[in-house]
Amino acid sequence: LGCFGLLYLCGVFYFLHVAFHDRTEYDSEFEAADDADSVALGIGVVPPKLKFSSREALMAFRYKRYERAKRRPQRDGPGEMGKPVILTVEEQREADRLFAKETFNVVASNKVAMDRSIHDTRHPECKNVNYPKALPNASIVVVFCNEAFTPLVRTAHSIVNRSPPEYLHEVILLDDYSDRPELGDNLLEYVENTWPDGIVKVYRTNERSGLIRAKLAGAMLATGDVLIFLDAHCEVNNGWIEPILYRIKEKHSVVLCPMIDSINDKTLEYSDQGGVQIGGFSWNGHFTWRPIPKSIKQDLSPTDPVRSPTMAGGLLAVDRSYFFEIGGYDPGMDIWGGENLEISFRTWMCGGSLEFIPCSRVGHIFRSAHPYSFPDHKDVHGLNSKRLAEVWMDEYKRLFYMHRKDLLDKDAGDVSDRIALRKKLKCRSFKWYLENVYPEKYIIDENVKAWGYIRNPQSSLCLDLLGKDDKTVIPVGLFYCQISAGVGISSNQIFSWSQDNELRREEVCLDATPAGPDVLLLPCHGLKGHQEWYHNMESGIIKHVVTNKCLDHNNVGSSGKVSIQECDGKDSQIWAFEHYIES
Ligand code: LR7
Ligand code: MN
Repeated sequence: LGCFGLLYLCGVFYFLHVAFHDRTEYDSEFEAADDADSVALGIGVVPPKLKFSSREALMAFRYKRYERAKRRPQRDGPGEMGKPVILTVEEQREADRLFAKETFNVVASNKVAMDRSIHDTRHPECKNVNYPKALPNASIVVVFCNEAFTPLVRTAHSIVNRSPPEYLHEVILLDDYSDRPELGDNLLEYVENTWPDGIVKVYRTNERSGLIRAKLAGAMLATGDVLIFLDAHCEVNNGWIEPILYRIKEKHSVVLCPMIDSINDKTLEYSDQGGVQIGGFSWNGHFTWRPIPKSIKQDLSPTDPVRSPTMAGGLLAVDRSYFFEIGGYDPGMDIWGGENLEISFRTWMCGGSLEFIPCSRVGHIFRSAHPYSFPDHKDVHGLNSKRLAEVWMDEYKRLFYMHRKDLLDKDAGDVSDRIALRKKLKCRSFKWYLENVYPEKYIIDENVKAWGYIRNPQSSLCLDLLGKDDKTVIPVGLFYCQISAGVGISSNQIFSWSQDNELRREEVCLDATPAGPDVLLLPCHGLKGHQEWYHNMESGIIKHVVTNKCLDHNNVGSSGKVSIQECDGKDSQIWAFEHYIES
């Protein structure tokens, strides 16, 4: 099945290549056969307006454009140098009106030049690195669905203007079946007039593919040495491409992420996000940002690639053949989500590595909603993540389901092709990944002294988040214990007693201060202090070490609050974990 799947992918790949090469004159739009497969493409290509007598003439044209953009005198229009855009009261009203649909400030974006300047956010040392002249070239793949026009074309402008032409093979704008009129002929016309040499190409899927299959389709259309994926609301910064291409030239089996700068969704201000962060994940299947572990940080220069267990997903570069070698993306994933952790786990487990490149800077508009539709009643991120867990997480998928009980009986489709891929590539285990790539990852039921719910026998109640999200500071409450084994337990009641004597969840710890009786969940700092607790398994008390007080509760009925009080051994100070682990 795996071989068949791969052969099939190769087939589609080959077909698209043939289709593409046959049309290098870009004579007209044409329809690719609808294979009723995962990446159905109706392809519209923008015909280049200009014909060049030779490749030299074409490159001369491109160089002239690049040099002109580089030497353009500083302007001072709205948003230049990445400054925030200031709107009039009228304009702001219009922006607010459109915000729900656009999910960012489109009025501000429309005022900013398509090829605006931004300040260089790189570390000064990045500017002194000398990269060899001979580097692979890249196809930039930008997929989009119902994105606003100006950020989309600004993405393309920034790429063309800030990438030396010998390295920029093409920019592929792949429209994932948008239904906005301004993205139709209008976009084709804009592209044709702005880049008459055909460096920017527009394609369109003939059905909504979702960003994962759309990226796969874009990758299959690309013909450059390296693939670089970007979201459709990015601006690449000075010198962004050389460090990426250089690293891939050095090491074939690497997936790279530029450092992501932020473009403010309300003001379009371009700014760096502070220090370098790398990727992690939470057991419920989400990507998280985290600081570089100290052990790695001390040996790093500001220009060195930084190994990262995971990536955010949107902005990445990979050798094109390597991308397909390790299985592209999972075409069974729909619309949005999950593919970022999937490619991260897969890359590491199948022999490659994932790195952030601090000298490569790309801005991205961070939005709190999406301008495109999602299928009704279908949790695409959840189902995609279930596919990921089933294929890549081995026995650790128990931790995924511990947080996503709801997905246990949901159908995420057939994953046998992906399992076959994993076999074929002889990938390592998820345990290997955790131990070698992400050793800091906290595993709530391994290497701990106790875990599960924390129950007070007197009231038969358990510590509980009471429905709150533990990403913010919250007090700890009490609720009926969710008695059941293994994955059945509600994640609202899962705690562990760590080797460092913390009462810990995935990232947050029970914290109390000498000042107050309140017990809060705060990010774990690993320094003991206010987060150190001692549990006497015989007597059942849980002592807060710094204050020498005991975990107590004042329950009334089914609910209540926990606090620290003078230890007196009364029933409200007796606790038992669901599971104790013998050491
Ligand atoms: O059905 C769709 N078809 C599409 O073509 C849905 C989306 N898309 C396009 C969309 O128009 C956009 O250009 O796909 C691109 C990404 O969608 P966004 O910008 O809505 O996603 P995001 O920025 O919220 O989400 C991040 O996580 C996603 C998980 O599937 C993808 O990996 C995104 O690429 C990724 N973006 C980043 O990593 C940018 C940095 C943000 C961070 C952290
Ligand atoms: Mn995005």
